[in-house]
Amino acid sequence: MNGSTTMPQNGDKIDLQSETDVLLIIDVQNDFCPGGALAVPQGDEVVPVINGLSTRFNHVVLTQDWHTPGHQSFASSHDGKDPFQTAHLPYGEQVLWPDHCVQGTPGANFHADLQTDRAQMVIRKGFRPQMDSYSAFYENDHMTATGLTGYLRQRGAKRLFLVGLATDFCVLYSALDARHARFETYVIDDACRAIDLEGSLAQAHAAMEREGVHRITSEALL
Ligand code: VGL
Ligand code: ZN
Repeated sequence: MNGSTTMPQNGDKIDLQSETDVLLIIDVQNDFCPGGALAVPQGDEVVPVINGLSTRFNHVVLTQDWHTPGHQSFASSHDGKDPFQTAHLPYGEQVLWPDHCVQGTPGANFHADLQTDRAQMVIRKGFRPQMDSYSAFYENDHMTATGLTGYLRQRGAKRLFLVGLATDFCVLYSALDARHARFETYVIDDACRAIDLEGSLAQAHAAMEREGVHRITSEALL
């Protein structure tokens, strides 16, 4: 982020509003942490930061990547394809991943040190065998809703603070959809880590800036 005067600057403190602010914790699961099937570099480092933040929020929502065995987003489901190549699926271009976050497996569990007791809602996503879901709000066809928008509206949410894994995929698409649903949207940089495939982190930051997603650090809330 650089230059935009509408963005909160590092160092600015944000007063949390206990009834209308929501912490949205994206995919802090074993398979996205070191040793996992789709490990995000330093993915586990977000855990203590998120635990420190979550006690400050009255409303906490988690997402959990939750794939069927043989999911279409897995390279292993496509003959001759390797992980991190792409395929054309009916809803568009899809990056193919190593098998990860298969329903009911240890890799799909939340990181053991993540504090989840105060979470009021867990959104599972990516459970349709034919379609991936990066965003907490919509599957990758950008049409099939998870129901999170309605939940947050009915609960009176106004500002969403996003943390978790991975910055350039599930956090990014969740943040963009949050903006499209007209929530004021903050990504807490030091509580996220990226996969960074061929410049995807820089592209993610550019897209966030374009769509008016605020980027802050946890300091602003502590
Ligand atoms: C994710 C790739 C595949 C994520 C999930 O949580 O960012 N990335 N499935
Ligand atoms: Zn996935």
